[in-house]
Amino acid sequence: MSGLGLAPWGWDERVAAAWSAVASAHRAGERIPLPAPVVAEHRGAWDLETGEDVVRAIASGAIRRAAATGGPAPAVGDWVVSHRADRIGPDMIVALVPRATAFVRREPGRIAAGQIVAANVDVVLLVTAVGRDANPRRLERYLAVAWASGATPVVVVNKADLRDGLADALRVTARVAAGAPVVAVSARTGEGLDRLADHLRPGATVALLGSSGVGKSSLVNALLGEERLDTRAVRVDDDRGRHTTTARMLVRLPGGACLLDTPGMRELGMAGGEDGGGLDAAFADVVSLAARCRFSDCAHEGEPACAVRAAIDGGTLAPDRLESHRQLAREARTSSARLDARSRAEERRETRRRGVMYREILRAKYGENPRGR
Ligand SMILES: Nc1nc2c(ncn2[C@@H]2O[C@H](COP(=O)(O)OP(=O)(O)OP(=O)(O)O)[C@@H](O)[C@H]2O)c(=O)[nH]1
Ligand SMILES: [Mg+2]
Ligand SMILES: [Zn+2]
Repeated sequence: MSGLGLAPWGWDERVAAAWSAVASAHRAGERIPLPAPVVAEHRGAWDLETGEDVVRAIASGAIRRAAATGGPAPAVGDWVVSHRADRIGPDMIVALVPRATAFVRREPGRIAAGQIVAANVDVVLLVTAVGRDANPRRLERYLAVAWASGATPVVVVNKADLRDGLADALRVTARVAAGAPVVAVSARTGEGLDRLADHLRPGATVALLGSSGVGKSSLVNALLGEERLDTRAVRVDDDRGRHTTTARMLVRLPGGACLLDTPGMRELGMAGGEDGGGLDAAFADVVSLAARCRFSDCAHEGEPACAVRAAIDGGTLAPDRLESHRQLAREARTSSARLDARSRAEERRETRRRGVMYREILRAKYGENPRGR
């Protein structure tokens, strides 16, 4: 086993131990299992960093079969057990190391379990921009999904050089950030980038997420100090459907973090789940007010001694923020219910599969009609 040269990608004792536990089952024949992070995702293939170079790998049949039935497929940021290309076969991913965090994208209203945008992300930079993107409702949604992923969100307001809208954007953003730091930067002029440094510690994986055109790739280039990624102006009359970045990609800052650039996302569904899909963290202000209502099940609709209503009347809580919390919570509940239904259906399939297997075993042992009928 060697993690040599992989420390800048976040290889440490914890990852090494998790990797070894998985790799020990994959010492088949003469092919040596090697650790590698997934640094880019293509259709049916993944780029792996070997510590010396980048190789294009495919996934083993076992991984492909598992992924086809809802199991995990490799994602950027994953640590994998790989076999190097040799006369037996091409570079291949043979196993995935369990993830510490996962940023999952669900499409609102869809039953699917969701698509892993990135694995093992330590920090999520939620990028917005001065001007048309300063939408508090979208940011609330992104924040909830970020908190639910296990990563730490940081709100980045880019294009701070556009002075006219800056104060507005910061005011709107600060109101919904609820505990996440807000950093104003300009990829164009470089201002504020030094304040991001705190969040870019060496070995950390930092994902940039946000709508198309807010300047995610521009920020990566600015932090790299070179124009490595494609960036493009957004059409003024129609900023939909023009995604300059089309694939997720991990790039390493010299002596710093690994940055994960992603294509702009239009829709992001809520996760649901135990912690309300990250809502408790994203709406920490509402949650802590609600804790001070007289009734623990207060609906904040005119009950006596309602701290939430008092805050709205006093002007310290925006009414649309309470409404937004309610709506996202409803969405998270629906999503949980759907996922529950899905896992129940999977359970039934699994039971049937085991039944068939059991009957086959009996038949092999006792011949046809095992129960003598
Ligand atoms: N004024 C100003 N423009 C910027 C800044 N950063 C990026 N831009 C411009 O915004 C446009 C979009 O930038 P990109 O970096 O391609 O945006 P993106 O978020 O990567 O977009 P997708 O890849 O489509 O998701 C480009 O024309 C950039 O030049 C900034 O700080 N200030
Ligand atoms: Mg881009
Ligand atoms: Zn209340």
